[in-house]
Amino acid sequence: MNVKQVDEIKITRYILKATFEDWMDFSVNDVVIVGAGPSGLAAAYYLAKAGLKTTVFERRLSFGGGIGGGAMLFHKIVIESPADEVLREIGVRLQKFEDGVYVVDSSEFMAKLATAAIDAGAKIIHGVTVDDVIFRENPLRVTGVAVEWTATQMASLHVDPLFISAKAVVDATGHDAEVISVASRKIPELGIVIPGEKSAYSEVAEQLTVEQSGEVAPGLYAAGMAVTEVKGLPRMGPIFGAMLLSGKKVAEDIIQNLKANSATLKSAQKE
Ligand code: 48H
Repeated sequence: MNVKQVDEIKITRYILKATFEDWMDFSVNDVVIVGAGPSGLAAAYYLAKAGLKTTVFERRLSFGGGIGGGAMLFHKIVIESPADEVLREIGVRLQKFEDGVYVVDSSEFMAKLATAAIDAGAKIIHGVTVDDVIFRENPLRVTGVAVEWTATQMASLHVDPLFISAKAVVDATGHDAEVISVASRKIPELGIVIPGEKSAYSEVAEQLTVEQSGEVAPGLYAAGMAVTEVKGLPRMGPIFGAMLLSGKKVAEDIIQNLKANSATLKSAQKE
């Protein structure tokens, strides 16, 4: 076998060219999702599948957020109906326990969910932290995010961020709801008050989290555990159905809202 010979400078140039083409392209998006955990990846899958230009920024160099840690590092996670339908759709094998309750392998769950989102057309960028939002007044709206290398942040270097625009921004950062938290602090006009997550009450937490997933301020959406933080809901422990259904619900809300906005824009342009 003859391995193709590529010189070092060509390697560098191929990487730089392809990277900068991508960054130019995803500086403007339909949707930016912050966090590649279960809710962010599920939202990315359904948004990209619907044809929306979707970019996910993930702080770490891996996918899956809390999926990989399972429960106390055990490699199994509980999923309940109807979230099993999402897993069947993306080919994750389920071990059936009782009616409507299943257990899955965490590694298979995170790999296949990320693959589904990427295959549907979502772009996932690792090693990038979102540390702020962009907004506009009249009408007041979140219109994008500020991004910084995670490594820069870890080194506590004073470096200004780059800005990325989006018609919708999804906070899927988990328990800390980092994006909504910064928006509530820096843009008080948005009127976001964060009561904080409550202790565990699994039976009710899942339903409430899914129901209350969605837009928290114009252009800014909450998915997954960010919803429990922002809406003051109880946590549910290592059961992940609500994370998938929350991501799906946010995707459906965004698809509907963006359609309604573009219809309003078209009729305003006609007048
Ligand atoms: C870029 C960021 C930033 C940032 C964070 O924690 P996650 O898995 O979040 P969810 O909500 O999709 O899933 C929650 C689930 O894992 C969980 O913790 C459950 C169900 N707990 C129940 C309980 O009772 O405890 O993923 C969030 C992702 C992570 O990968 C972070 O690295 C990433 O977001 N992230 N990425 N910029 N500012 N903040």
